[in-house]
Amino acid sequence: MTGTASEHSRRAFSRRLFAGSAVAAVGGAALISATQSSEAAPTAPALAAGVRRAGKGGEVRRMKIYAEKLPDGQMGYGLEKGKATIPGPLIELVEGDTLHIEFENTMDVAASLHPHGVDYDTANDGTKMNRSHVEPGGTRTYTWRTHAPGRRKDGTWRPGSAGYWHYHDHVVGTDHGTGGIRNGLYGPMIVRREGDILPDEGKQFTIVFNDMLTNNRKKGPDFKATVGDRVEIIMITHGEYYHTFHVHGHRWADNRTGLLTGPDDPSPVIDNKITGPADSFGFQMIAGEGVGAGAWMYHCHVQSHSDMGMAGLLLIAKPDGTVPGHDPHH
Ligand SMILES: [Cu+2]
Repeated sequence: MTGTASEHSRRAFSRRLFAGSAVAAVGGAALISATQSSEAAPTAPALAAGVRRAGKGGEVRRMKIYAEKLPDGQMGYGLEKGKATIPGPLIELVEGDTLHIEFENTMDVAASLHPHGVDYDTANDGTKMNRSHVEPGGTRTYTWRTHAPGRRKDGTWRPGSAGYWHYHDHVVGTDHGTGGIRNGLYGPMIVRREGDILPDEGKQFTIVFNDMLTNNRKKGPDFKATVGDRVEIIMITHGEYYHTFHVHGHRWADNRTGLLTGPDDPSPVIDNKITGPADSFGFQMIAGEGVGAGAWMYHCHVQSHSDMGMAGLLLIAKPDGTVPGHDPHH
């Protein structure tokens, strides 16, 4: 398992919409990898209630992403050369935005970027089937588009692009990118709807269950927050197996945002969710709400998986910075 949450490396990269992941991949095959964002989510005027909301979409955005081999044989995406992480950088958009993403493949094998959830044509698919991959040393600009929901001419409702999505390689190893995914070429992507509530700055945690089952029993990464923080979890699964994602002491609504819209919102409220390869979901929660500070576990609830190390901690501190009952050396 790889990935260590950290809060270093604030990136000025498109401060409004791209939250750079801040984590260095470490040795060993990944059972869980994760990143903690270090940069602000989209900024928007605060409402009277104090929450920030996503602004209007429709902007054209540009970013550059690199694929590179890591010293331990894994592979990662990064916003700068030499700074690849597993998972890769968090990409954030608002419905209506268009993203031109320049992809440079610094590796000695062909690779690509293939997105889930957004709109793209076959030239931007990121597969060898339609020659939209990138040879070693090559560069290609992919264009991903998003749209707001609306009424079709036939009267039916067309869903928007908003959701907790992800991107990954579709070329390394096999035509399905099996080698790329095994080695770490994947990352999170959030598409917001205008008006969506935004999490607190630096409190977006991406957790990836990726089941390269090895004897390397490392524990999952820990994340840090303070009681009352609006934390956002982006949860992605890759690999061969299903998992169940569970957080101690906190619950969320099983819908697009993880939030209830009011007292009559029928979305089920859960604290455990089954998830399979290439699934993604996300939610927000108020750290320690009703339960207080502490070392709260998150883990796969398939028992053999959690026993193998598919588990980590949400270290929720009191305002004075202490985490009651937590022994960091345990
Ligand atoms: Cu599992």
